[in-house]
Amino acid sequence: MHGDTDIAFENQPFHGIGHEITYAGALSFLRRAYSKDVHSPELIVSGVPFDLAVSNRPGTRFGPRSIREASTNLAWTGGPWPWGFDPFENILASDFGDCVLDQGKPDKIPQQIEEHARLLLSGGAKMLTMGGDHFVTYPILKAIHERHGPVSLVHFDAHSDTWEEPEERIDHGTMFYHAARQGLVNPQKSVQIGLRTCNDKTHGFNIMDADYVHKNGVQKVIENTLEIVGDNPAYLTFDIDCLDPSYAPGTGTPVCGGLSTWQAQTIIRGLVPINFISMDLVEVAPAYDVGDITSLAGASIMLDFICLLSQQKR
Ligand SMILES: [Mn+2]
Repeated sequence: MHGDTDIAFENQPFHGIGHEITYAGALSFLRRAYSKDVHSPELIVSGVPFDLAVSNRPGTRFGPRSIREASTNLAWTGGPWPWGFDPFENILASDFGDCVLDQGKPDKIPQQIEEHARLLLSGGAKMLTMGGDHFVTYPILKAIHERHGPVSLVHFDAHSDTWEEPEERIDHGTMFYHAARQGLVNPQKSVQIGLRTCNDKTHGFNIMDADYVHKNGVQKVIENTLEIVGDNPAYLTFDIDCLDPSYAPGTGTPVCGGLSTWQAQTIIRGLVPINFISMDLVEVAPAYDVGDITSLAGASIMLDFICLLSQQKR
């Protein structure tokens, strides 16, 4: 209602989509209340502002802040299109703030991210994480694996992120090679969607590259994904560079020929039957963005995931 502002301070107990003046007020993701309580919420949003593992342009450390700002544009009562309901009517969700990282101790950062994830999962909530570069998914998956075993990865990306590297070397293009080798994920029950870079080895992952999506359409991608993942617990990881640079220029390693925002959103909206454990959205680098369209795409895709979880409970 008009008149309320700064509801990030007082939107208790995490209910309702929360509406205030779009261009003002304290920023949080979708006007969620900020809280360090990890036991009450069912879904905890947080940022992991880490960008030291990139192979090209840095800047994703500013992703969480930018996505939070773009998300205010989506915090409307009445329900997001096309779902038509308030996803926070039956999902208690908070914004935890950002993972504490010490850039003075870079070798400790993976452990800090893993402990952050372990804390957020400790009360039984699901995580919705804003990167950061894609490396952050790796320590998160370690914490996810402790609770759920080898999950299915539903992976949207321009890149496979499975390039082979020695054990002691991991960056934002190799972590899923290590995750598969270490049994953190089950590649046979995982899908990679939107790829458009060459990698001779699949490491067992099921790939629907960008050409496949464009030629066969989103419905076929949905059907294949539902069949491959089945009822295995699944983790959704969305690298914003899965989208074509015309939809998401604000990222470090853009690749032409990608998905539209609509294609990605429509695929996710079709995955309601999947048992999703958590999600991250990574690689938003606002310094290269135009008109905030990349941050808005990221926030919108995250909102679709929240609506998916809500739909599962309806
Ligand atoms: Mn990636």
